[in-house]
Amino acid sequence: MSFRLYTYWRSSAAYRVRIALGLKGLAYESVPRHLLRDGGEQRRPDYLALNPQGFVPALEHDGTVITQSLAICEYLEERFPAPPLLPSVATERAAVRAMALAVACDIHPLNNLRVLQYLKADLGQDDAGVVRWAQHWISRGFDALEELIARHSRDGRHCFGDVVTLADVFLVPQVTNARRVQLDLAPWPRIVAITAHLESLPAFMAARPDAQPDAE
Ligand SMILES: N[C@@H](CCC(=O)N[C@@H](CS)C(=O)NCC(=O)O)C(=O)O
Repeated sequence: MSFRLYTYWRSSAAYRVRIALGLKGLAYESVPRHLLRDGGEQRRPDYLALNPQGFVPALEHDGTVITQSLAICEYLEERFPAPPLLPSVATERAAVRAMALAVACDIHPLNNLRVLQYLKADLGQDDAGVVRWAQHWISRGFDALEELIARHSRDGRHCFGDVVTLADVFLVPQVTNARRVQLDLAPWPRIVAITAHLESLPAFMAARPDAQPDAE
């Protein structure tokens, strides 16, 4: 059994998959794709053959390529169910997915590299305008997540209940992105407390951007 992860150290979507692989105890080979060098290695034909969307991550498992971080995490969950990253009750699974999707569908896409590049290069925004955009959309998403956590966290250390779920796997990389745009996290104390706990866990530590082989 072999896993190859097409990744970039600063990619928060790849960070999610690195965390999930670590939590499942699955070893993998990192295959970095530099998102900025030479116009972006994710846009080269050899990579587009793997992922026509031109995004990292992509996970190759025994010759099969899977794209989209949530699809990859759900695949890992189905194939390697222990330890579970989704609850056993359907309504609870839906709540965890809703939190993961709040990050994956509603926060992160607005702050993706190609969106920020378009704001700057095509719409004429300066660096300050681009940062304001990113901070704004992360803030609106964190407002909602903070409330969802208030409803679903049992111990103040996890987004849902009292064990690590996909909601946690998706939260931490988004917080890293928030720090990159110097967003003050004080308005979201639950998110801050949960992130502090999760970042102390080995699988989260090993997946950190600065722990990656391609980190600059
Ligand atoms: N929905 C995708 C998003 C993937 C994504 O946005 N990846 C970013 C890095 S975090 C990327 O490859 N960006 C390259 C680009 O914008 O050209 C997923 O969850 O896998």
